[in-house]
Amino acid sequence: MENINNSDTSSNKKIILSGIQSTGELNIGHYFGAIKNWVKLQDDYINYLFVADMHAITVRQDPAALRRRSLEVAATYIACGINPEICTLFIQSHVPAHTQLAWVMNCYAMFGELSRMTQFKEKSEQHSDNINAGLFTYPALQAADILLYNANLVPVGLDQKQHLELARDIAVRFNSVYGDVFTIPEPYISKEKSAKINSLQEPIKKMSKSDSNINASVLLLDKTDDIIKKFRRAVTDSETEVRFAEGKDGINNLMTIYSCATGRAYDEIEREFSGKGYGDFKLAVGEAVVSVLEPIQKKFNGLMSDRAGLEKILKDGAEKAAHRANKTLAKVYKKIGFLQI
Ligand code: ATP
Ligand code: LTN
Repeated sequence: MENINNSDTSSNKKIILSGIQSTGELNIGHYFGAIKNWVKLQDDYINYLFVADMHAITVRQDPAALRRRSLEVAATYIACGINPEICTLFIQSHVPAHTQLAWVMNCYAMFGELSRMTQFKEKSEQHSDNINAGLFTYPALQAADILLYNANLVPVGLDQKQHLELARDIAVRFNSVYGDVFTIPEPYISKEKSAKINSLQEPIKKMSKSDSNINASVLLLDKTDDIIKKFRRAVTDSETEVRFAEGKDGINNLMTIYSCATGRAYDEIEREFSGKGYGDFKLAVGEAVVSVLEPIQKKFNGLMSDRAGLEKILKDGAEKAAHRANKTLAKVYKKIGFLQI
């Protein structure tokens, strides 16, 4: 008999789920590290892609900015190539089952496990005036996001690996008590270099939305001149050779970005720039990134000028997602002993 946990009932395709927090403007790390993979995989899977606005409030957000960004992140998914006709696209807070299952997940995630999460440790340091309980239990909500849809595969960047392992551990723990309720999700972390794009200013640190240094990140919606300028200012080293090597973090990162934008391997890049200086290389990286981003920006602007169309996509998406999520939630509630009347 077909295991309904491993595919949607209407198809044999496996299920993908992923999301990005609406905490700021998306950068090339989000595109190369996450969204590009979603686009590549979308035809072969059933896809649930959402904007994690509930995760976003673990750090203080300006309400108007959060509202605007949630819509912009959704539009960015589509502008980057996500097809809303084949993917279920929604905003996390529009599907109440996420918080409902999150409470249950909180009761199956251990204090010690949550304490070991590096994201929690990092964010606690960055926001030492606001180490709230949501920041601590963030991975329990993330486990709910994933397990509600019986996701088989969760495509994320390398920094999310630990959260995915915790979601798997919770699912295994729950199943060992109540039977085969949850599908055990697998992370999909690209083996390509794109799994981690680093800051242009501190190239050992991940390029992140919440970095306050504007020169550290290249935003998907940055203007051409700004992109070229940011690459020109990128931190490198005192040598002159474009070569991927230990200790050359700035150049390694630029080579990674160039490789993501052009599809060229490191040795090809080394040959292409042999005898040329860092200045030429930085300009080429900037131009390659501009040519990837131009069509995305054009499409984004078109989508944002039809707000009603975008809202309709998200409304339909939330309905579809809720339908699927509520089925899992009902099963969980029954298993754990909540009274059904
Ligand atoms: P914040 O700064 O708000 O904590 P973030 O910029 O780190 O957020 P997330 O919302 O945590 O971004 O990440 C969304 C997705 O994009 C995740 O799958 C994450 O792994 C991936 N991602 C984020 N930044 C990068 C990066 N620099 N390189 C590769 N992948 C990334
Ligand atoms: N924590 C994730 C965003 C996120 C997510 C998810 C990713 C929230 N829920 C479920 C994959 C699956 C991040 O990228 N920071």
